[in-house]
Amino acid sequence: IKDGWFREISHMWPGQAMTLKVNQVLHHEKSKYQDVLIFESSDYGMVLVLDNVIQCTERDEFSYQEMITHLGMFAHPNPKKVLVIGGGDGGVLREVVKHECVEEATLVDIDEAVIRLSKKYLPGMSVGFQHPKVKVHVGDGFEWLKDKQGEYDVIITDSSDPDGPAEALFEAAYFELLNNALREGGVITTQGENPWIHMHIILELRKACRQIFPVTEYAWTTIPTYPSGQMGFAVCCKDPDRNVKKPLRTLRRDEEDKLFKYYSKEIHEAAFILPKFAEKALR
Ligand code: AAT
Repeated sequence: IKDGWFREISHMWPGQAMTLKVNQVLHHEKSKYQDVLIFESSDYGMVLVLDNVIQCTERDEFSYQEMITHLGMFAHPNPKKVLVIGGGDGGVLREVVKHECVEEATLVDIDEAVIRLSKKYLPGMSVGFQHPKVKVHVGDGFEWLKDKQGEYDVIITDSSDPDGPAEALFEAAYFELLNNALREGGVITTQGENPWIHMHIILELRKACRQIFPVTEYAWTTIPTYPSGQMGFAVCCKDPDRNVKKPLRTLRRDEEDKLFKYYSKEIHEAAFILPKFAEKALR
């Protein structure tokens, strides 16, 4: 923070940086794993920053949290047991429990500080922790999955960028673990970076997914406060005949209106359509 502005400077997006005006810093600490900063911004509400990278703002988090959750959840006919890796702010849990078919949603985040501070400063997201179907574990997602066999219908990896504690969550070995932890017909979604600035990461991710899953697709959403205003997702399925690009369950328009601010059946399908440069690179 300099002269009242937070600047998201990182080697992961050279030569550019999102800048947000700071009203006040509410909390700053070094946790066991990362530097954790919470500030109130002038126009984007509360902001959670880990190792100088914006994780979410109150104003636009719904785009990312709804899409990473519902692209996977609606690509499954009847998800009962759901796992969230990362997602310590609670926003993805908030979305998962909107599906009445869910019986149990487990969250595994490596950093208790993120969970603790989100409960204090990000009530609109951490409301997800209050649901009776939710279980929370503090620990490494990679380690958690090691002994899980055929347990989950959907696994959502809401992780930070592959520079820090989330590095292993982008590697082939992790997708092997995800595959083993899924029940038959299971679906995964993962944070999939941005084609404008991270094509090398996306290609590696895609290679890893393709080695393991018979269905691997890539989707994206708009989100002003992530680098270049866009974020992608890998969506994979164990069932070779599943078309994850179309929702398997659809809601009435009035139900959609009540539940979502970004997701709709139309945007589910549209999210998999890539601009030419990205489509060619990923083909
Ligand atoms: N919904 C907020 C968006 C995030 S949060 C990423 C979370 O992943 C953090 O809470 C962090 O503590 C957790 N995390 C990191 N590594 C691991 C791990 N190995 N196991 C479990 N949880 C982990 C993502 C924002 C993306 C930013 C894009 N530039």
